[in-house]
Amino acid sequence: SMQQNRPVTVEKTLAVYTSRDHAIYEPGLEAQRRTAETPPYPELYRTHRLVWDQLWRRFALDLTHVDRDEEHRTLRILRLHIFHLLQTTSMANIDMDVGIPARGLHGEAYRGHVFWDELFVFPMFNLRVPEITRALLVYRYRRLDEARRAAKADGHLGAMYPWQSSSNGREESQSLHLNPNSGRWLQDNSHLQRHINAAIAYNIWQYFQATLDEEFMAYYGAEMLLEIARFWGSIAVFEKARDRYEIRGVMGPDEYHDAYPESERGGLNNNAYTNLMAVWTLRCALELSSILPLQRWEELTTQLDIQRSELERWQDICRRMFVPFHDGNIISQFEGYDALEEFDWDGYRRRYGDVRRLDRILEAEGDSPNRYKASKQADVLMLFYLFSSEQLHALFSELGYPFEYETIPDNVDYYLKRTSHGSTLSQVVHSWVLARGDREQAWDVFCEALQSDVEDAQGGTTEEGIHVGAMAGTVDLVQRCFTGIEMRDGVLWLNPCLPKPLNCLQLQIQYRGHQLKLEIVDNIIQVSTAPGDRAPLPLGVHGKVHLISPGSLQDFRMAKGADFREA
Ligand code: IFM
Repeated sequence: SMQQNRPVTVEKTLAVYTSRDHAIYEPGLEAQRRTAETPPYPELYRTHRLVWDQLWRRFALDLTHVDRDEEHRTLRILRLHIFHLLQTTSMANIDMDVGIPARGLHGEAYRGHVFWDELFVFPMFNLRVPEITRALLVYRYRRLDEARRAAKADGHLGAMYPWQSSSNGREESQSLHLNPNSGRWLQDNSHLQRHINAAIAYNIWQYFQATLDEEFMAYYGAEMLLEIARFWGSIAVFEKARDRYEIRGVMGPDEYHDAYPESERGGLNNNAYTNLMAVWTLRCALELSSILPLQRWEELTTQLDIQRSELERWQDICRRMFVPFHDGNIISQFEGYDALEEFDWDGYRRRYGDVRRLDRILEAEGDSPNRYKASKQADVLMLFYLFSSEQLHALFSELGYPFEYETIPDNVDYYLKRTSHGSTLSQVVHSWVLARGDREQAWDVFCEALQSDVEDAQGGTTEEGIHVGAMAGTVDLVQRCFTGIEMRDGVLWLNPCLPKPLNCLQLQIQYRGHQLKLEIVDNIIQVSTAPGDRAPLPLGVHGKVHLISPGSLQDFRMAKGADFREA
């Protein structure tokens, strides 16, 4: 009983059920039953802590920085990012048919819509808890029919996923947006970012590389991949005069360029990133014939009515897609980019300070970024973020285009100078592509990417929700970029390249059922694997493949200097 001046503790326990939950009779009844059987708070707290302890173990990551304060700050932010990502998606919602919204579950921005930002998020989960990626890919699979409808309505074959997706997977992108600087409502062409389809295909492929989950591929992944490939095969048009295929009227990831200057129509022709991603998707779809069990391949191609002639067209596109270049080996962001004017970066920085939202600044002046060689975010450079130079070499060779050693640094240098980082995704990509060529700048850009939400770097956007792509992207920079992890031809390759101020990096990953702990100190990589009776893991270091048995501990000494530091 209560007594005057004596504190009283009240415990209130809630159970939330909805009619969408599985294995329930009626939500109210289930909630009543659950609250009746719920243990007192100390026990609830104990199990809550247990689950978080287990999650932290799965996402373990540590580093040593030459400066202890910097080390503390960096780790704190990285762990904050992991925490927020696990608040947005974790084992708890695997069974719930929920996607991963670009701004988490933290705010109103983009109204919870799902974009291509998954591309930056899934790699972190693939190597930690791939079950989460699988659930998020199945979320896309459930919306495949809607994507088929969208392709058909646009006059294409296959599946055309929307740029912004939500409940039933229809296109949710706005058709008008407001420029707060000018107060004007403007036509919005962002739904033309068809590269979202390649991002979904890439995510399926990466998940499969990390897990070798053949059941997923056979029953969900392959169907999506084939339908996306079919869409690329149908949107690509053969241009006789050029003897090459083209993709017209789309937008690349850079949202400053949504149309040709003075054009009423939205979209650009031959966005290099989109064209190459389309080719890459087609190559993967063709490879499915040797990955899937023959019976499943036959079932799927029959169900989808994929004829030999269609596969031959895909092969032809892989050899003859057009990619624009200018100034020698500079991959043009899109056809006609070369004719745009150079932008006066210094002048605008002097006048406006922060030029991240150059689109708004220029529109308010009655101008448009469409006229300039100025990008909001990485576009061409996305290619170097997603693929190794070996992979790009193969892609370009088959197309009959040169891809030389200088292509990567020359393009990085060219576009870096012409990008405002108006999206938080941009710094993640730039830090990545600089990591092997300019370790100091890479670290600085990485630190800027870390500030995206803790400092609300864009001035007012964090209160509308976290930026999941930047959060996961920074963790993934540590996880895959600094370690040089690459999943290629069934081998897990390691090629560490620590940023200048880091002395040591430790993390734990999962790869095709193996649990590995990695420690990189100076020029030594220590790999330890959890015991078990799996077949040895093919691990590639320095051009050589080693078979690592479960329960072993092995050191690899890398050659100091150039070999260790360079790709
Ligand atoms: O998907 C991104 C896009 O690349 C840049 N604008 C914001 C979107 C949602 O995060």
